[in-house]
Amino acid sequence: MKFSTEELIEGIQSGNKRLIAKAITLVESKKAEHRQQAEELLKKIMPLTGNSIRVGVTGVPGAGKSTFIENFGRLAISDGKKVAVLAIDPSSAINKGSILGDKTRMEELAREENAFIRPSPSSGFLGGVANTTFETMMICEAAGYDYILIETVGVGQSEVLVADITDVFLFLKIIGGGDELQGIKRGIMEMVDVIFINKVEEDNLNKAKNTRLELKRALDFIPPKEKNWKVPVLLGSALHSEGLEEVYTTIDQFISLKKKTGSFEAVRTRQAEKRFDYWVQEYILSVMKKSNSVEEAYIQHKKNASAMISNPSTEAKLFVERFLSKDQD
Ligand SMILES: Nc1nc2c(ncn2[C@@H]2O[C@H](COP(=O)(O)OP(=O)(O)O)[C@@H](O)[C@H]2O)c(=O)[nH]1
Ligand SMILES: [Mg+2]
Repeated sequence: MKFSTEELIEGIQSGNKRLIAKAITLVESKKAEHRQQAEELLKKIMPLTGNSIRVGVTGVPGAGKSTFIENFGRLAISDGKKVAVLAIDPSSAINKGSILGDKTRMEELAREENAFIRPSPSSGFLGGVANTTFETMMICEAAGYDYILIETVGVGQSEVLVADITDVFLFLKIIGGGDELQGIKRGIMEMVDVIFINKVEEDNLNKAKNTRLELKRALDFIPPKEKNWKVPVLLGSALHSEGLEEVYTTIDQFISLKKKTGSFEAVRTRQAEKRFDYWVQEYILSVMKKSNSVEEAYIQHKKNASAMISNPSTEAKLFVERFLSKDQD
C-alpha cells in the first residue's frame, strides 16, 4: 500500500473518493501486512464513525433493489444528505470479478458528487465467508456519509449478515408469482422493519393492495422486532420514484423511535458483539490456514464429515485437536 495510514485518514476526512476507495481495498485485503495497516486505520477512524443511518435492502433478484437504491439515494441527496451504497457481491469469490450490473444501473447516482458506490466482495475462506462490509461502512461513516445503503443478494446468508450490521432492514416485495408467503418461509418477516411493495403501477394497484393485506395479516402472527413499531407496508414504484418519500420519512420515524426507546444503541452494541465473535472465528481460521498441512487436514476431516464417515462435530473436534497439538511442538 503506497499510502500511509495518515494519508488515507486525511483522504477519508476530506471526502476524497479515490482515497476512500484505497482505504476500503486495504480493509478488504487478506495480506498480513495489509491487515496490520487496516487495523491501525480502523482504530484511528473509530471516533469518526457511528453517525449514519444504516439501511439494509433485501428482496428476490429482480425485485428492484438496485433501482430503488439509486432513486432513493438521489432523493436523500436532494435533501442535502451524502449517500454511500454497498452491495454484497456474491460472484467475487468465484470469478474474482463483479457481476453487479448495479455499477452501470446506478449510473445517475454514481454521477452525484455526494454519492459513493462500492461493491463489497464476500470471498470464501476456509469454509467461512470473510466479509468486510461492516468495516467498509466504518470508512464511509468517517467520510461523512449520512446514509449507508446496503443491497443484499437475496441469499439467506447475505441477508442475515446485512441485518446484523444495519439499523433498518427494508424488504422489497413484488406482486404475484404466488410468493406472498415466500418471505415468511425464509424467515425474512422476522427481520424486516419496513416493507415496500415495488413495481406498483396503475394497472396493478388493486393487486398490490391485496398483497399488502396479506402481508399485514402475516405480520400479525410475527412477534414484533421493535416495541411500538408496526411494520409498515408501503406501495410504490422505484423506477418512477413513486412512494420513495414515504419510505424516507418512515425510516426517519423508525430511527427516531429507536433512539427514543434506547434500542438504537442497544442493537448496535449487540451487533458489535456479534462482529467480535465473527472476527474471532475469522482469525482462528486464518491462523490455521497459514500451515499447508493444517489445510490438508482440514480438507480431509471435512471430507470425512461430508461422506458421513463420522459425524461433523466429531470431525471438527478431531481437526481442531490435531491443530492444537501441532502448534505445541
Ligand atoms: N415497471 C417497473 N420496473 C421496475 C421497477 N423497479 C425496478 N424495475 C425493473 O426491474 C428490473 C430489475 O431491477 P433491479 O433494480 O436490477 O433489481 P434487483 O435485482 O433487485 O437489484 C430492472 O429491469 C428494472 O428496471 C418499478 O418500480 N417498476
Ligand atoms: Mg441489484
